[in-house]
Amino acid sequence: PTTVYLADYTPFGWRIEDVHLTFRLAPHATRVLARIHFAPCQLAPQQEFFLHGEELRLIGAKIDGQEVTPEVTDKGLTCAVPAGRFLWEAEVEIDPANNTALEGLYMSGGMYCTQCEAEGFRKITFYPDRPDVMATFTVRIESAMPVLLSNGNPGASGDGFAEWHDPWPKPAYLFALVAGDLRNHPDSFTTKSGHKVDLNIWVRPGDEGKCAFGMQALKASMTWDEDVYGREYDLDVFNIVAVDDFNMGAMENKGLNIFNSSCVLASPETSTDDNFERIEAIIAHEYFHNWTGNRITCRDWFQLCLKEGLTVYRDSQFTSDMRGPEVKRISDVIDLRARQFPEDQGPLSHPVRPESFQEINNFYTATVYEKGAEVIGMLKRLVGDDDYARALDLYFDRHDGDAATIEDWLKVFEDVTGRDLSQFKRWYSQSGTPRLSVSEAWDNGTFTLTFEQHTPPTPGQADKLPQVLPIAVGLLNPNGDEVVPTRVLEMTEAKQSFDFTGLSARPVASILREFSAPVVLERDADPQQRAFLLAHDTDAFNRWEAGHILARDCLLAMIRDGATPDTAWLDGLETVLRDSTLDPDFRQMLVALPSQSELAQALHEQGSTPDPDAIYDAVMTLRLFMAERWADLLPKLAEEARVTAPYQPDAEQTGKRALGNMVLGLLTHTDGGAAAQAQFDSADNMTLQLAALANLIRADKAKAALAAFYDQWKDDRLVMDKWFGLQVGAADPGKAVEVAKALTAHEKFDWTNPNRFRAVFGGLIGNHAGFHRKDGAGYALLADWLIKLDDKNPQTTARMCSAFQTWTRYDSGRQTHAKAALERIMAKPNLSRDVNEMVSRILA
Ligand code: DPP
Ligand code: ZN
Repeated sequence: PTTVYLADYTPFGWRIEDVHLTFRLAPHATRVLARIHFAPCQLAPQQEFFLHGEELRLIGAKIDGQEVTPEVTDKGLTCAVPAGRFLWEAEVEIDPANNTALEGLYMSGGMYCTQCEAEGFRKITFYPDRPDVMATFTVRIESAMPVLLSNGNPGASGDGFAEWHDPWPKPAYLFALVAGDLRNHPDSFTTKSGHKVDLNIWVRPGDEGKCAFGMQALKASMTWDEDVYGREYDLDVFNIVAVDDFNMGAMENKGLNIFNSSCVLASPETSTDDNFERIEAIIAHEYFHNWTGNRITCRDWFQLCLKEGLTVYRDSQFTSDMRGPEVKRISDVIDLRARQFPEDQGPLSHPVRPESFQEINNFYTATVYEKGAEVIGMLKRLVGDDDYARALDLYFDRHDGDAATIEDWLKVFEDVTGRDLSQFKRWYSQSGTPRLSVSEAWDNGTFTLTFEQHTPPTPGQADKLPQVLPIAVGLLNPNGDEVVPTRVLEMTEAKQSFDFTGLSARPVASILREFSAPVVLERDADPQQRAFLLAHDTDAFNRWEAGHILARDCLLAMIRDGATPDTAWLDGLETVLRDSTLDPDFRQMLVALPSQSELAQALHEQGSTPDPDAIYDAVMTLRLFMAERWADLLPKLAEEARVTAPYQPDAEQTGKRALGNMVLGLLTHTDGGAAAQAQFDSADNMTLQLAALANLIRADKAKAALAAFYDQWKDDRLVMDKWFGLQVGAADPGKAVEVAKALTAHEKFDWTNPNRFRAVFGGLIGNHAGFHRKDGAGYALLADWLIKLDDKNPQTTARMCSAFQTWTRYDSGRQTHAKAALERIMAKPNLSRDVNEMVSRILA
């Protein structure tokens, strides 16, 4: 496989003036006619051009009306071209019904749809399929399907055809087409400057009742982007389509967003509170891309974080505003540590802006997205809110219509602030998670914090330079009052000290407030100090963090030395839990213990080999201990968590239900599943029903409930994904592999549907001790199915290979099994480039 390098970037030799596409849709023989005007750029004149094209049958091609016979390979075509401006015309035939990779034009549930990011457009027609080639598109769709959609504004339509014109120049990856028997949920929005926009969510018949929430989220996003970033929508229509077979969450095609149906369809009966929150965030994310991604796009795929990091940052700001910043920040950090840290500290580690790839689809990662967003958060913290706003205004002014780079992005900040960001730029080029250690000194009224930073080696990067770290610090008096409010220390050296003077007593430091930099903080605080911060910190993140670390250390001691749970910590936690002035969601987050994979990672970092079974046992022991110790408290909390008002997926009710479900989880350790059964029987929304079912599974009392749930929901595809996933995810680790295996034989296990495949195998991977079973059965089962799926859908297969990225952490027996599974995948005939790259890196 060939490797593409950032350093090799060269511009395309032509400008495209306009693109006209005609689609004659047929399941196995769709004809695509392209008419494209090319004009040479000021580069040295070239005699031939190369257009990408894969899996296309070329029917004929013309240049300026004269037939030509290009040289065609499985990557594209090369053709002699005139020196000046010319018209390229080509007709190709494609087979959407057999397109199981779900890239390009394909069929899902009887409808036609597209996914072109990153390089799917080359499966639709011959084209310079690269983001720096931007053009206006006019599209004509000919089909008997009742609803025919493409990008931009609608043009003429009639019996069997529809035309669309997108006036905004765009790269091919933002092209989209949909044709199907669809129902819509219409609405409208008037922009600040008075432009009326028609909004539609298009769904399969039967799903009309699940659109209202997504529509509300869309309108909230449109308002928010006007209010906060001054960005208005720029077309007459905004269409969203829900598709059942989709590799990603959703796609920001200009004026025609296409969504995995799991990321847009919602109703209280079928969706959990988490689903609602995620849908709101993804609708916002894709909408926000209209400016950060579409109006300003990426010069090349190495710059992916330019649009993704910024858009994730923007959607997290939006969620903070909708649902409260404190809980959002804590859940973002939990997610970062669960997904990005293992990536950054393992064989798949890569910079936020990678410098090479074989398959770009493998770089839609937590590092590019979530670490990319953290980098923007740090930049904002360093320059301040006002300069951040000015820099963004300049970015939109200066680069509207551009295919831009990280250099362009940083330059607007430099121009606005006069800062030199060359050291800061290392966040984009150095991979790995920095480790930040801190020591304290107290001398006669002066408190000194001394920090040292160090980033361990990562693949291809042995030595690292110090990075710019914004470290938010506040100081508390011994009585718990804040004596120094949050101050951002700007660390630039490998080792650096900061003084706080004029203090009357030695303070307790709250360090890295709001998790102000994505680092591993190494701090030898004693448990009393952490308990003090848990009780008194004014920074919600650090308050949660103090409790989280106490829980982690308690569990690590139980795992390593068989210690009994530390009751001092539990008493501190109980005080917080009893404080009904605190947000219920915040309280339940404090009780949620570190995940088993986080404990495995912590053990690994401390130089021991994690034993998944011992980790599982310790967590279960501690949960039982908590349930028994809090036998009086739990019913009181359950009472506090009760929601009497009609269901709303808002922050207030969501927090209460989360607290209630946390209580249910603990109660199930002592009541044999009685409370879970009662909740299951009375639940009138999916949040309560699913949590009850999960606890019945854990209590091994779920037989009847699983059957009832199946009967109730067997015709709802998205709820059935939950039914599949939960049985594996919540299974006893000793049984998870067998449960997964049995489910793969179920009549509703459609393994070519990415959501269903991910339900079962994502459930298995998330069952830490179940997946990492000592005899290797978990690894073997996953490998069997990845090998099977690779021929159909390389992208989804490759993404799931990352389940193996931590394999060298475990004992030699498990390593042997994991390695055998990985080598078996590598040995598969015709292994895709996607999976080949992933497994090679994991094995390297
Ligand atoms: N659709 C994916 C996202 O929005 C890729 N652009 O992140
Ligand atoms: Zn995105």
